[in-house]
Amino acid sequence: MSKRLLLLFLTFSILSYGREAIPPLPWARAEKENLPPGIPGRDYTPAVVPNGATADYRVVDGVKVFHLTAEPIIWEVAPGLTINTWGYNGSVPGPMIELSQGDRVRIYVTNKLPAPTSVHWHAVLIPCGMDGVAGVTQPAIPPGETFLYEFIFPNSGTFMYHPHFDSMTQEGMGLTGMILVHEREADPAKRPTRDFAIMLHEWSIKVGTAKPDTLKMDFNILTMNGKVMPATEPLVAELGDRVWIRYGNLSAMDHHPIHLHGYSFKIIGSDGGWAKDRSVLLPETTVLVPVGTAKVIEFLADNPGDWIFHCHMTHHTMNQMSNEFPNMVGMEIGDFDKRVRTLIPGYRTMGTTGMRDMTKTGLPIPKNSIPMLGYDGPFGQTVFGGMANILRVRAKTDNYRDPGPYFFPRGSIAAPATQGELQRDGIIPK
Ligand SMILES: [Cu+2]
Repeated sequence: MSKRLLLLFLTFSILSYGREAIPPLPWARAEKENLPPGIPGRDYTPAVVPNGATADYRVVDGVKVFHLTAEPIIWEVAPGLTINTWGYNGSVPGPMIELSQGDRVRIYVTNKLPAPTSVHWHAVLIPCGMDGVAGVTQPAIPPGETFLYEFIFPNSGTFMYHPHFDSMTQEGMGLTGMILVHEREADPAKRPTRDFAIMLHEWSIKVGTAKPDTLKMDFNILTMNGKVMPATEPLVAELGDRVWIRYGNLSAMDHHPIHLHGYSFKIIGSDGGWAKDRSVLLPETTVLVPVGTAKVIEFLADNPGDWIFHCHMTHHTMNQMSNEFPNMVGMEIGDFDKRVRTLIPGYRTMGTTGMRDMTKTGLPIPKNSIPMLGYDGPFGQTVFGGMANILRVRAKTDNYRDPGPYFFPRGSIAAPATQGELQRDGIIPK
C-alpha cells in the first residue's frame, strides 16, 4: 500500500469513527427473500374473527390483491340497536386482512363515502409513500375514486388499518380493521391452536337515534368486533389448546383493561412486535389495550368452563345507561307507583335497586335503544353486557362449534348455604 493510500484510509477511518453504518431498510430482507404468497393452512393456521370475517383476496402474479370499499352501512350492534354508520366492505370493523410474513400485497381502496378519505396501515413497516396519511404522504382519496397501495409485509405481527383523514369522524364512525401477519411455520404444532382477533371500539349513540355522534367524548356503546354482549360470538377452545387472543383498540378516547376469568396469561406481543423471551414476562389476568395499540395474550386452555372476559371499566359493560337516566338507587318510592298508575296505566319506577330494571326483562324501552342488555345464562340475567364476551373451554368440541352453556359438575356451583353448613362453620347471618 502506498503512503498516500494509507493516509487516505486512516483519514476515512477517523472521520467515520462513531458513526453507524446506514442500516438496511426494514423491508430489505423481505424484498430479497421474495417469498411466494403464503397459503392458509399450509403456512399458518387461520385466525378466528368472532362476529367478523377475513378479507377475500386473489393472487395475481405472486401478489395478494385486496379491495376495500369505505362506505355508509347499516349495522346491527345487537338485536334492538341498528345504526347508520360507515364501514369497510359492509362491516364494522372491516374484514380482517390475514397474511404470511413476506407477502406482497396490492390493496385497492374505493371511497364511497361523502367525504375524502385515506387508509393508514397502522404499525406496518413500509415505505413512507404507502403510509396513507392524507396531506403528508398522499392526497386524500376523493369520493368516488379508487387508490392503490402496494407493499410487502416484512414482519409477522398484529396490526390495524384505519383512515388518516378526519380521523375523529371517520374512525369514530367505525372505519377500522385488523391485520394479522403470521410467521411462516410448516409445523402446525408450533403454531397457536386457537388464534382470535378482536377489535375494541366505542360509540356515542343517543337513546332512540341511529347515528353515532362522533363529536361527543362520552361513550355509551362499547363493542368487541362491532357487537355488544350478548350479541358477541363466544370463543371456543379445547383443553390443551394454546390460545392467542389479539386485541386491537381504535376507540376514540378510552383504553380498555380487558380481564379474563379463570386464567393467567402472558402478553406476548403488541403492534410493535413480539416478546423475545416469554419466560421473563409477568403473568397477568388483565391486559390494558391503550387507544392505537394491539396486544396479544397467550395461555394454555387448562381450566374448563364458561369464562367471561370483559373491559373492567364497569361503565363499559353497561350500554346506553350512562347519564341518560336519573340516579334512583336507594329511593323509597312507597305508594308513588300506585298513585301514578291511576294516571298512566302500567307505570313502574325503575332503577331503585340498580340497573336490573333496565334489562330486557324490565319495562319497555325507547325504540332502537339498548339501555341495558344482559346475557341470559342458565342461572338468569347477568345485568352486565357491552364490551364483554365468553370463552368456552371444553374437553372436546364439535370442531369448535359453540357448545352452548357449560355443564357444571355436580356440587361445583355456588348455592344457598344450608342450615347444617352455617352451623358447621359458625356463620350467623345478620
Ligand atoms: Cu373499556
